[in-house]
Amino acid sequence: MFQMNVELVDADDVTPSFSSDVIRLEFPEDIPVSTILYVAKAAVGASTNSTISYSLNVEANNDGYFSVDRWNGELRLRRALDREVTAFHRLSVAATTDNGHTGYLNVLLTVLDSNDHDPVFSQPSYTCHVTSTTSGNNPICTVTATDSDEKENGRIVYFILADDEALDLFHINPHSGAIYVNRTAPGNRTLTVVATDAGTLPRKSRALVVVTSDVSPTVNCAVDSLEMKIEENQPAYSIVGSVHLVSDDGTNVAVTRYQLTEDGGHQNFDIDVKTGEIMTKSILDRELSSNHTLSVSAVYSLPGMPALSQNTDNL
Ligand SMILES: [Ca+2]
Ligand SMILES: [Ca+2]
Ligand SMILES: [Ca+2]
Repeated sequence: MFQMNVELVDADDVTPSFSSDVIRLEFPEDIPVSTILYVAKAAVGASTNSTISYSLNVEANNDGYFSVDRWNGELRLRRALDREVTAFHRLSVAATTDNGHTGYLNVLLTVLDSNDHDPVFSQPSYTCHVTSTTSGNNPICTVTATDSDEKENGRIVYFILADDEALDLFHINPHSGAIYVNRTAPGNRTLTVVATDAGTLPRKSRALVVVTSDVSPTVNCAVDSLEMKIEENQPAYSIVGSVHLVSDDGTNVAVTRYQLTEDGGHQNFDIDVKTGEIMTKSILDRELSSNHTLSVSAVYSLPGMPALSQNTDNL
């Protein structure tokens, strides 16, 4: 009599299985290449004495981003992630026994954003024009920047560079990039506008805004005439007073030279060409003359304008 023992093996015992069919991973896009993302571990039934090897399912769309170690199942990053290119990866790790039985693990990888993009202006420089009818309610122009990052890393805030001398003449809507005049500005000016994102470590870009204006500058003395008094018999080079120029729009007027154009013919006075301080050149004698009429001229320049000249004072 012939006896045959048949061992029935459950298919579940010979097919490698993972503790879960699906694993969900999240990693920032800036993790280094070679980072181990996960260790896949499959098992077969205790009655099966078979070695398991791991591989990436070639049908999975992984574009060379990942590799899996054949023997220990380490899933490793092979190419830098880029959320702006691919924000989500789906791949599949296969575990195969010597006998050719295969089980699968689906890996779903979400790429988290890092602030790796600067804001980019739509153009490197903008030109805006101001006329005498430009009001503060309508923007003279609008700058636009975009940022490829997500959420706060891509949220843009605009401002005019704080050290810009034209800062008090213009303002910008921090959210829309619309630029407004605070008051009519004569002359051509160049503003530097900055776009910054709202990331924890913000990234910034700059653009130039050239503002042209057909508004003629008007510059006046602080007063058209000044009355200054000095007691007689003061020593020569006593300060009588000083003159200075201001622009109608409050802009600093850079005076390069003050000059006395008339001092009554007596040549009793002098002026500091830089500060505008008027002083006596000799001791004044009230009995000789109790009034002196002086005229002052100034050579000055406004930002963006050529040097100009204006008579300023009658004293
Ligand atoms: Ca990126
Ligand atoms: Ca950004
Ligand atoms: Ca990013």
